[in-house]
Amino acid sequence: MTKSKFYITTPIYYANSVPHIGNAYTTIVADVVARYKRAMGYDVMFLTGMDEHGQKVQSSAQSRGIAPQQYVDEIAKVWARLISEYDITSDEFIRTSEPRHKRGVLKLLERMMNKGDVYEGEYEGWYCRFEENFLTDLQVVDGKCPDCGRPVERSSEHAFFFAMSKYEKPLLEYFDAHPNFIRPNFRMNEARRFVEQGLKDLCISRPVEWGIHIPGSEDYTIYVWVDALINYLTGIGFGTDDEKFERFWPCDLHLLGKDILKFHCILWPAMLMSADVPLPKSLYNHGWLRISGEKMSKSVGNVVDPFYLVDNYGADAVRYFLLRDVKFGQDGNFSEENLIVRNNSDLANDLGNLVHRSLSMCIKYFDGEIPSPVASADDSLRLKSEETFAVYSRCMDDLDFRAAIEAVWELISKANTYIAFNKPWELKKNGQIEKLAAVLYNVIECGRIILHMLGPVIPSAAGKMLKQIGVPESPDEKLERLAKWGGLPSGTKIGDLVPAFEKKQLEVVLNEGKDERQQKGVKVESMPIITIDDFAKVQLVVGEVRSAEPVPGSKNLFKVSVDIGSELRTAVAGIKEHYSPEDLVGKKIVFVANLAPAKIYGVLSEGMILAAGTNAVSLITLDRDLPVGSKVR
Ligand code: ME8
Repeated sequence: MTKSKFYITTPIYYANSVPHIGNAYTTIVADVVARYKRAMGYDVMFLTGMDEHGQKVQSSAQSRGIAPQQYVDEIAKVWARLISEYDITSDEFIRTSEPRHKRGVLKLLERMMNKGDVYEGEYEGWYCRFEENFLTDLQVVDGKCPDCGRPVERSSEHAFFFAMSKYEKPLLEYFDAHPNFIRPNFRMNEARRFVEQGLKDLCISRPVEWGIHIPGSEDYTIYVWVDALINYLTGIGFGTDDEKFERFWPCDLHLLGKDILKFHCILWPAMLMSADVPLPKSLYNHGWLRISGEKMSKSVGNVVDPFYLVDNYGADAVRYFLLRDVKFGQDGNFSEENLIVRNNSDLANDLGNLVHRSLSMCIKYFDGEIPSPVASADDSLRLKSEETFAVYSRCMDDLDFRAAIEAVWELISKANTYIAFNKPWELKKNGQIEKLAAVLYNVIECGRIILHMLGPVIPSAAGKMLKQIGVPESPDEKLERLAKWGGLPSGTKIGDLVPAFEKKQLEVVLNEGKDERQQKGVKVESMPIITIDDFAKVQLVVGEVRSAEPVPGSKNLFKVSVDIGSELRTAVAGIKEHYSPEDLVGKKIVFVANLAPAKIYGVLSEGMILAAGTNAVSLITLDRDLPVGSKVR
């Protein structure tokens, strides 16, 4: 019998910087679903990739003096490392600079053109070169782009448009007829409201060099979003491998963050309708990982490095924490402390101890062979396992990972209580060997089922512990069968016992000289270690404040203009509650001159002013007068 197919995707991530834990989050969730579906017997296609075209990538490459292709090739290596270190089992990795992608994009565009949905016209308005966005008078703020703060240009361009307005009604009808098309439910309402306000035709060409050229046009490339969305087709062979494409399309589940809902839930289905390609079955818009309540993002500068986490805690602990602590669909807070608590209490204590204790007793009392449960009249663990699997699979199908894991943890807790209640050591002492055999069999069998259910979430540890129980790898067995009670044969020889989890503390071993701080029990803040070479990369210079004004909409931010000798820089500084503009103007401060620019509250910050303290704040100033631009070492 041929397997049913299941096709799942993540967004393709921008190639203009390296991944952060937010991007890793969507990819980890997709991997958990892909592993679960494979375990349930599906033929899974899991696609992820990189969005490599556009002005931002072109500019980043230019500023490094390399070609865009070389630039994206380097970033692609970092993504490959992320995939490997987090045990991501993606089947395809699509990059929009690949020829196979270009072929598919042109094929889809041709279909849209043949439908009469792409037309040429004149665009008249404002254009932000950096964001590649056309803007209306209302959007432009003081002649600047509201997103990046850079000056906009008046543009009167020959351009190509997609007749998106034509799809307003068909989209609303489709939403009504397919209530699960956009999930969670409240996101469907958001998309519907947006369409109901009226759709405008979309300009789909840009005067940018690094991209896919519009056929017959030397000067224009296809708007990056139109280019990028088509990855979901080209990644499975649209335009290059019909058989594969026919096998997997339509997509069963597009996973994405809520930030890109409009592109995916409106533009994408409209493009597909235009090209007469069936629509995906479901799009799930998840929430944001936040840090202290703020969205984690590159522009806020509070991103968490996924490589730091995996190096310190291992892939399983991070995967477990993200799936267990964040209710999928909603925003969730990221905290390293909570990650450690989950690792220590859930994984090392509850799960690790259950498996380790039961197997140690099996070695001690039965020579390391799974005993025979002849005397088992007690089927409480069997019943609870069956009930748990039903809840677990229902929640996994609903993408409610937290509830699925909680159900498994109830079973773990029940198994731990079962050991405490039945006291195997006393059964041994009293010579009740048959009962001892039954109790141990029940606990180990229950552990085996637990580990099969946790396989998609903590694949490496679950695999290691199943091996200890003596379970042979059986990828062709369906999870439903593996989770059936009684699957563990008596007489199975258990493997070597090695703890699968390590307890962690929120402290880092700094270096040999500093170890004594920890030996004294001093808790030190968790921080990545840098070398003197790392530090030398930071260019600190003396700057003089020329002006300071509040950033509209923010409580504590000033937009500060700083003279650093060679030029005037703008920096956004969180010091408004501590200084007045008069205090600041004329002050000589220490300035980080080579920080990547970041947009904060719509203002482009091009460096950082150094200050100490959190409640009481003091700027770092000079105790001798030095010229602006002097190096700080
Ligand atoms: O938008 N919390 O790429 P991108 C949770 N190239 N998820 C987060 C997150 C956070 N704080 N930050 C990012 C793009 N993400 C386009 C997509 S698809 C055709 C083109 C995740 O690199 C989330 O999935 O900005 C979000 O939608 C995605 O990364 C944005 O990645």
